[in-house]
Amino acid sequence: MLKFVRHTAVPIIVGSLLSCFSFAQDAANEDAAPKPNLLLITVDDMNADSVGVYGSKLEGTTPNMDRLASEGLKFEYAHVQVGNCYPSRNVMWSGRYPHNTGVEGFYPIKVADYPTLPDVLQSEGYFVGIRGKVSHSSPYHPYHWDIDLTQRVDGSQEHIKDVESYGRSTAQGIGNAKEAGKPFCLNVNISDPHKPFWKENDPHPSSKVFTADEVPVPGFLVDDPVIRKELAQYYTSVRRADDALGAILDALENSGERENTIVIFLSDHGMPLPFAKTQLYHHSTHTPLIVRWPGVTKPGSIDDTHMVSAVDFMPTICEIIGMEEAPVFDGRSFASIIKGESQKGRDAVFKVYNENSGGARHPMRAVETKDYLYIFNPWSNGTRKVSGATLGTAAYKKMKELGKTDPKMAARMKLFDFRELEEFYDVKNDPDCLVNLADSEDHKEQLIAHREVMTYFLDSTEDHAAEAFNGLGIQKVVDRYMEKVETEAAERRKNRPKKNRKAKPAGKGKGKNKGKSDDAAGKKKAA
Ligand SMILES: [Ca+2]
Repeated sequence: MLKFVRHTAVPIIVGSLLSCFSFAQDAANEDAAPKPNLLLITVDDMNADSVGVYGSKLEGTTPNMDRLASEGLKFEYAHVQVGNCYPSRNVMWSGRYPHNTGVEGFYPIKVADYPTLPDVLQSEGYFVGIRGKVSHSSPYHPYHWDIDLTQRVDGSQEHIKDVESYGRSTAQGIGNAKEAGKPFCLNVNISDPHKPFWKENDPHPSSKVFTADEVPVPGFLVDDPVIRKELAQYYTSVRRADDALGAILDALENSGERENTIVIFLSDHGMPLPFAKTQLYHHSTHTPLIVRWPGVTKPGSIDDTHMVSAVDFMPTICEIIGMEEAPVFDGRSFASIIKGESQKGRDAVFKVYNENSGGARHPMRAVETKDYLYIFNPWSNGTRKVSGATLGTAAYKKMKELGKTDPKMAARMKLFDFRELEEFYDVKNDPDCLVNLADSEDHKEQLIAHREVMTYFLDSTEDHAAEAFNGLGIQKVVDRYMEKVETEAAERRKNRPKKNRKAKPAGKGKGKNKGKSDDAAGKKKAA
């Protein structure tokens, strides 16, 4: 029997900056209607601004994502909570912040006393399947999904970079649900553009190959031939992710279930390059969220009013399937926004990061509003150095090398490696987060307002990082917090299965996991 633990849902008022969050939920009233199917599609490690309709500066990156947006509703201000995979996906499918799932890094927990996507949907009569990222999408593994579609009918495994396989998995899952006489909820997780990127003579082609000289260079990186080459591989992988989305949507179309299926599409976090993945910057969490609900969402509509985030998915799903007594989540349903209504209190999202796949703790907390981003880095003490999946990239190495002779780049990389206790960015004008305004006299009022929102989120969601934040300005309090969470992380690393314990923090390896996804690593963990 599941225990539904109550957590406080979000809200606050901070002067004139943020309007009042409303707890009001729209009453679900779909009793008589047949249950809609759900097709929840993610891509892995993709920036929102790599997508055509999200302002990509490169033509032709995402024709299928663009088409989906033209048929549905595009959220302009959507974020995931976490800048890396395993904890980010656990937020999506539990409706809880990492400190309330227990899954703060790349490790399973033994017991989850809260419901997740399969629990909730199965209890409502759904057939629930998953393809890819299986071990990353639930509190422990194996979890009771009705089917793991990564495995073909003959027992062999689909390749994570095989575009057509995503269509096959989708068709198989829909077929399985029909055989079971149930509506389906399929979570199909495309591996691209997660590393390894597409490469020349790749056995898994992309329908369009981008060249180094044509790709745009994100403002948080630097224009350099080596970095352009890596970006060309990234963008070609984005296109291959888009190909896979096309295969999935074709499979849905061919199944005859399109009209009764709600499609939700997003990326699990930003691109696997410095200042994006494993961070809480704007591009680390800004996600291209598209919802297509035939007969409900207006084709080609855009929501540029409300801020929504991954923690809101589960309550939203519960409402749109007409669940009468939904569990209590940390997040809050935005079903009424999908239906074209407006909601109050959608002015801020709370973002959380704790550790990388190697178990190195670098806790960060952030509050992002439409105008500003406030980041609190309790790990930053001037000597503790960052870890993360992007340290092995050509971009990181090149920027470090350039820093040897370029003082501006040296300062930029010093920030990356060591950070500051507080960062504050004008994301409206500086979405690449290049100018830290934490010490700006002109932004003091806004900074204080965002600190207050941070206090609210930390307290109301019972975040252990509140202890450190309350000690802001008292280094020994922050140090005590860091010592505690680092000790816990070290203990977990010690107790990992032997194979895993050897794994270096991501980005430090020399191609050891080449060709394998996060999920492949996760499977080894569970084995
Ligand atoms: Ca990911």
